Amino acid sequence: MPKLLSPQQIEQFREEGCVYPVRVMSEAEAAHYRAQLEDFERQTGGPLKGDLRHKSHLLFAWLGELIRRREILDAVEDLYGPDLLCWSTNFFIKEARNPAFVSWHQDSTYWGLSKPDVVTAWVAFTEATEANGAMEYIPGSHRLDQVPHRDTFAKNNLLTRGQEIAVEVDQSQRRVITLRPGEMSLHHVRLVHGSPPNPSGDRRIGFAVRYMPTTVAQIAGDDSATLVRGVDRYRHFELEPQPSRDLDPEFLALHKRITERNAKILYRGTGVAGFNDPKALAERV
Ligand SMILES: O=C(O)CCC(=O)C(=O)O
Repeated sequence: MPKLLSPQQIEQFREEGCVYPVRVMSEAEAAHYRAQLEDFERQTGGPLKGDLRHKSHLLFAWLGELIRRREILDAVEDLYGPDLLCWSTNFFIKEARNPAFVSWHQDSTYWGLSKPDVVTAWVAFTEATEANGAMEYIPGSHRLDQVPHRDTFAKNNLLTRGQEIAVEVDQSQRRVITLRPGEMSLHHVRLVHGSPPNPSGDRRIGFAVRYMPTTVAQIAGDDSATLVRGVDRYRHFELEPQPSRDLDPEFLALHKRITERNAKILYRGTGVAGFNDPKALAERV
């Protein structure tokens, strides 16, 4: 018996590489998550930037809790079994009337993971619609093997290397992932997806959580992950602790060490040093 997804939703993930909408919290709870992010942004004088957008579950106790939410983990368990790691998290924030976009890509391209048993839970803190730059995908494209990408480091591209797929995408097949606040989509690591800019009058905020079974390893260097459910019999990753308060100095130091090391994997071969390197992030919001 699946724990949260219906058999039809599991089938949809297998067939299309994506399933949505899946409600994982109330709209009020999603608004509370947004408020916690925006309280921090008010205190620091602007939108969350650079490496603070990555592995943020090590910096903020409320995100450490979010990645362990029962509803999310039950759905991920329905796809990948009971022993689960959270490999990474990324904020995808598109400001109101802003040209930031995400090019068509497969997540697996630069992650260095040993097999494509990885799923992203994209949790909507605001609504995501065609009007504010929601994610789009090509159904069934997760069945493709890894396809070639080119790095563009394009102005306004929210991806680390501005990577884009180097083969033709049949736009006529595209589907838009429409979500209400507090819903999530689940997409496969090989799914071809992207998203256009947000021309609307409000921000579009998504928190992407990358989950995988403990059998997956990192093959491009040393790496860490958080055990969020079950047992890790493989120990392919250094296991990360859970923060009990926001911006704990010990966790800030840990986050710095881990994101710097992680950037070496994600930017390998480019000459870019990390998430805060101006060459990579000059135009990143
Ligand atoms: O938030 C977006 O528009 C794109 C997110 C994305 O590419 C991802 O979560 O892998």
